[in-house]
Amino acid sequence: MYVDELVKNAKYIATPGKGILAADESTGTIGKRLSSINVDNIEANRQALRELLFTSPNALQYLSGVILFEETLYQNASDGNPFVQLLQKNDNGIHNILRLIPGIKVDKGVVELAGTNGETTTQGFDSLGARCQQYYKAGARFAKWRAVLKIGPNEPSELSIQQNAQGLARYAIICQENGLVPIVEPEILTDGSHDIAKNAAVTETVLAAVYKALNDQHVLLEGTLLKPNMVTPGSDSPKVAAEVIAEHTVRTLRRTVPAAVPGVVFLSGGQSEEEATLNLNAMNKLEVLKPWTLSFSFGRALQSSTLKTWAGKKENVAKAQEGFLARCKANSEATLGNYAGGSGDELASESLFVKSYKY
Ligand code: 5MM
Repeated sequence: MYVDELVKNAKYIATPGKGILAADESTGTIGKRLSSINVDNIEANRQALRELLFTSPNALQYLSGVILFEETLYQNASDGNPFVQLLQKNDNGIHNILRLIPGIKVDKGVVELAGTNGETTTQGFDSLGARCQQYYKAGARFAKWRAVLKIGPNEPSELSIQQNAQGLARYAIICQENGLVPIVEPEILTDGSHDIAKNAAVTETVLAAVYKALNDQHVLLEGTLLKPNMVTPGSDSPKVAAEVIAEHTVRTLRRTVPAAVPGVVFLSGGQSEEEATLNLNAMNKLEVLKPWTLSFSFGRALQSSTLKTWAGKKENVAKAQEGFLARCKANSEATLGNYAGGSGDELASESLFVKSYKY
């Protein structure tokens, strides 16, 4: 019943030159972000941060979607108008050209899989269909569900791969039944001393399992998006050039992601803002067949320096928004392989990786 709409919205979100702002930090995660700038985790401060982002002059033209946490989906901006309307009306007078689609995080975080070495599965199936219906009514047209896997001597285990693939597929079909484009996010954490070849092999196995599960559960691939990790060496291994990351990542995707999927929107996973942009740019410069748009759905790599510049102070809002604009523009260029590098100050090059980070 929603087929045409799902396909249209997924395709729009994957428009080359545009990407997604992941601003769906749950109350706990946003609390960690706010405490890093000594700001209290109260609703007024969460609203102020989201308002800074969503009203950032000229930045939203580089975005096709914003992922929200439930609180933000139903929250008003300080002028009393709902954030959702503010995002949907981002037409700068050219209606539908600069359209921005609100999305919603629908998972409820992860729990440990018994008998494993700290591996997890994602929760959130209770009333998922009913919640999707409500979110659709509130204006959301896509959703996100994050599965988390890790690389270790015996990880990811077969149990973790299968549980997370099945979970993502079940979530995806429930979203589609209720009109939301599912973003399928199997994040393989960067923690570890493995090399890039190991990450490529694990990512290939995980993505192959995910697409088998999506097929088994009759998910319409044209109405989905994939949000994977980039293929990099582990955080305790020496870094490699963006071109090497690009080759490994694109090769892995070419082996596993069907051409019916309109877009791959990467997570940044603790990379610095500049690293994430340069890696995305290098992928889009590769001269091999890439049947999907390669874009971004960054959380930390779009917000981190903006957050630090803002520091919770009204007088810093304009400067923080300038930084946000610079990151959005740089990533937009990277989706086209046109990013020359060097956008932003030293904050943009700071690593955002936190070892064994718990969301
Ligand atoms: C923005 O953070 C998202 C929500 O986190 P929690 O569920 O833990 O509150 C997170 O899912 C995010 O969308 C992805 O991890 C990608 O973010 P990064 O920072 O890796 O680009």
